[in-house]
Amino acid sequence: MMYETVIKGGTCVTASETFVADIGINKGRIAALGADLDGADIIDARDRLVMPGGIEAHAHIAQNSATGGMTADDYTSGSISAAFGGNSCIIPFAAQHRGMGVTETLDLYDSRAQGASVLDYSYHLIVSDPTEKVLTEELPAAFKRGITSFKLFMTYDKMLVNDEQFLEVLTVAKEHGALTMVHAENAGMIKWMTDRLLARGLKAPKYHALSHPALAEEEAIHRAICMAKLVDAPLLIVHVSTPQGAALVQNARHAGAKIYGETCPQYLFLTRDDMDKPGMEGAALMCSPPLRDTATQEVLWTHIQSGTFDVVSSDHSPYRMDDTGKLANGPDAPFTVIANGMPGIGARLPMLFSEGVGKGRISLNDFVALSSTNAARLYGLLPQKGTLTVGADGDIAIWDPSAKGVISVDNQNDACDYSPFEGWQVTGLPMTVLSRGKRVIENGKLLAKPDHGQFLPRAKFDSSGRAGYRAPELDPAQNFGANIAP
Ligand code: DUC
Ligand code: ZN
Ligand code: ZN
Repeated sequence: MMYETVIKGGTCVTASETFVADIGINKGRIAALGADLDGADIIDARDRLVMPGGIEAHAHIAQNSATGGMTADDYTSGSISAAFGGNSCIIPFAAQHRGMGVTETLDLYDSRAQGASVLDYSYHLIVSDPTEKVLTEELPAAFKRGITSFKLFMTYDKMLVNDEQFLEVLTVAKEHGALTMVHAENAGMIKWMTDRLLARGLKAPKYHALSHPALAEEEAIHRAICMAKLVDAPLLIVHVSTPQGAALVQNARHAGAKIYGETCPQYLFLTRDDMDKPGMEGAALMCSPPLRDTATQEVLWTHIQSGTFDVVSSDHSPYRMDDTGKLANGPDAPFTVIANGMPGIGARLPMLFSEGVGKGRISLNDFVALSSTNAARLYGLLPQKGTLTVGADGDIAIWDPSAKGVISVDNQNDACDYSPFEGWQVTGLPMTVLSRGKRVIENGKLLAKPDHGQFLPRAKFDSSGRAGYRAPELDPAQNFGANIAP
């Protein structure tokens, strides 16, 4: 049998196993794993690691912020940077702003992504205006379209939902089999801290980090988890940045609740001290939740090791350090009007590999789980994406584990004008990335066109394996027969 493409002699790594095999690919899919496979096109992978391509499941691309700014990356530059960073699939956000319908929002993002991405893509829907029509008509229509995850905000005046709205969205999500994601920070605490800082003239970018105290995350994560438990709905806490927040996720998980967790490289590798720079320089590292401290980094690593976090995502939110991005409100703007977020879609996997696998903090299999397989499972893409199995898409990243590099804005291939990880030395780099069997990048060259990427309708969320939580008040047997469970 002659396969169209064969990846030969590599060390294949999945979330559970490491083994030497050839991989045969036909018609964009893995057709065989075996020995001595023949192919029309042979990729020599001896001394290489052959892994499922990364799935970047938290990125802001071609997205308008609530304050009107636009991310620096569109689907072309964002997906290219992702591919050079070892990813074969991206799931950015489609943001509903107040007054917009959900269908209108998804149509808008389709128009931005179609024909523009070198990688397959889907979106998580950000819901900021859960009207009756959205809850009863538009969210069900979104599920039919294959959008099976969405994000709620507990902060930002123009985006946040209140607790009742949160519960309504969780209920609809549960009914349709969707996963809700949440940005959990207490809005009131942030406003109170901000007022006190500004009243004292403390408006430089570094003070943004103080305006978002760790307690604001702790309180909101606790509240979000309680709401998810009341509805017994699955909930993913995104970009967890504090030990207290991680402990809440861990405890809920241990208790069987359908709670999942994500953290990001910036919370593992940077601290708020890195923002202590002259002028507006610190704005480059302004993000929400903010950077914390070195003690936090160590605790977050232990949570990665013990399974609190299902995914490590970049939270790529690229704004240039010019008047199109961070400096849109002038060179002296207070931190309250500077766009939040930093780029990182291309650096996520080299950083996680080098600092995680290379420094013995996680295994190769953990790396695959955290970077690809778990995202595929959470977001309804497994086994099409996220693993190496017969029938899966030929979405494969071939890494040289001993290649050395230095992270720099010059090699991120995105549209931003800085990298938060500038100068980090990494060992282990992706050399070739295949998407549905086609080379997207190889040895530093881009080989795919922006019309290669396709929209991926996603399956329902599967929360099997978690017992869930039954609020006593929702058990008719304990409550005079009243049945109000969602
Ligand atoms: N939340 C994100 O997920 N990304 C950027 C900023 C934010 O608030
Ligand atoms: Zn967020
Ligand atoms: Zn984000």
